[in-house]
Amino acid sequence: IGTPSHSLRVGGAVKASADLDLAALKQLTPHDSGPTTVVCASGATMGKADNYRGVLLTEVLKHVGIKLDGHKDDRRMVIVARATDDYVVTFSWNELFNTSIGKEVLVAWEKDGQPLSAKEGQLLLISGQDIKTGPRHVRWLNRIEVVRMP
Ligand SMILES: Nc1nc2c(c(=O)[nH]1)N[C@H]1C(S)=C(S)[C@@H](COP(=O)(O)O)O[C@H]1N2
Ligand SMILES: [Mo]
Repeated sequence: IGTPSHSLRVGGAVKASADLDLAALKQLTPHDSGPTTVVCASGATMGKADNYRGVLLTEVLKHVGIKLDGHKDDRRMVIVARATDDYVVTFSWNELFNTSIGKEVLVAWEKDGQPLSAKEGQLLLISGQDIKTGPRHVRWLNRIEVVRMP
């Protein structure tokens, strides 16, 4: 069980680490997911929403700025999303910025017009194009780390 998350700390290979609370996240361009079903890896449907509102993870990363030492550095970055219960999922830079998956990876604070409950995480991440959306539906999201693969 995680504790509710009220801010997102973005660090690692970024220009300057940032702790983005709800007010800071709401300054970024908002995005609506549209209808979304959360499906566990087992195939079981865990929940449905007409809409999640938040900001795209790509927008968060553009806002903070990934630290690139050379023009071929972007493609070696792994983006790690972590929750207060240490649930962890990963994305690659190419997946987020060079496939359509990235156009639906959302950091959300609202579900069907209501703030996310403490149980739902207060802040969550969802990857809307995944075949099974449960695994990369991260409740209590509180950390994004950009890791430069050696
Ligand atoms: N922080 C956190 N997020 C998590 C999990 C978890 O254990 N911790 N379990 C995942 C699993 S296995 C599934 S199927 C979905 C289920 O979403 P729900 O329990 O909110 O319906 O959340 C995912 N997100
Ligand atoms: Mo699951």
